[in-house]
Amino acid sequence: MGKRAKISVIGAGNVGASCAQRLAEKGFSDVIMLDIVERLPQGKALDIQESAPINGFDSSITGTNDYKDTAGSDIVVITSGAARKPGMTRDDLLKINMKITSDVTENVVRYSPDCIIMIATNPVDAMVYLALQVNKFRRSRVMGLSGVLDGGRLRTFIAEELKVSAQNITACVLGEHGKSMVVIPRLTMVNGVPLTQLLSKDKIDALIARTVGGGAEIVGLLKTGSAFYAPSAALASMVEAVITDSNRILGCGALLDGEYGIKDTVLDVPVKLNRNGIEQIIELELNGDEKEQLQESAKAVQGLIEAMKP
Ligand code: 2OP
Repeated sequence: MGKRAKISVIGAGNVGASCAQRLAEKGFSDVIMLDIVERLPQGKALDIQESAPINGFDSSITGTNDYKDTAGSDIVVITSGAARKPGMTRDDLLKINMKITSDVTENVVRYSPDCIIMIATNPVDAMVYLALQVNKFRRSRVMGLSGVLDGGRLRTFIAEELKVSAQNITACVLGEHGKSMVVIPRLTMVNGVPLTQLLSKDKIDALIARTVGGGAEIVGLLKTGSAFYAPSAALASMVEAVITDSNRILGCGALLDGEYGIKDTVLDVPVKLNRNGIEQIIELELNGDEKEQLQESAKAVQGLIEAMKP
């Protein structure tokens, strides 16, 4: 009998704990949830574990404060760090979260040198870049949460507008997980029909604006933190795509090395995911205006990467 995959989730805050819960419920892995706060991950893990007989899953979930317990993880999901408060941009978190991300990455790699890392900590594109610098992993093994989440938001808004199931919608969102995010309406499809044939330009622009501000909209409502149900769902689907060796194509933050004419920058692009992590970066054919928008987005992320230099 094979054994279940081992997934570690670093951070037992809202994103981490929801992600751990979703992963445990999916049933294909055992889950370790680590936090520096004592007793918090143990308490949340025990609570989730006690839902197993009720919800019918066999995964074990363990809370810990010790990185030793994460040893030999197949995937490590990093959610640690400060979240936005109302009025803050993701970029305001750069200085606080870069130290946390680099410390966490070092600890993770010490115990799981062969893992695949998925990062949710913001500003996420810069944090993926930083983690790659710290761990010297191949770029296929470190990715950021972005396209699945932003695409999920856009799909929700389109579904509401057109009164169709969101499941019939595929969204094309590229670039930074931030203000310079690039939505491509002509490659966003409702059952194979481009969005541009279904809605006016004004309507589409309004849906794009809401998507770009989607994270801030939730921060504004919650007041005390940022989104976590949709972010954790996106992370869990990325984990599932890798662990099940699915070859699913999902939008993730990836280090580009010439794709889309961009180098040495992390941006959200469609990637093929399997047990190797990012098996392939999918290069879409963009028109001149779209390419220009993506270049602008690359510049925004490069600005953050510059700002991290000592
Ligand atoms: C979001 O977009 C937290 O960046 C995350 O909600």
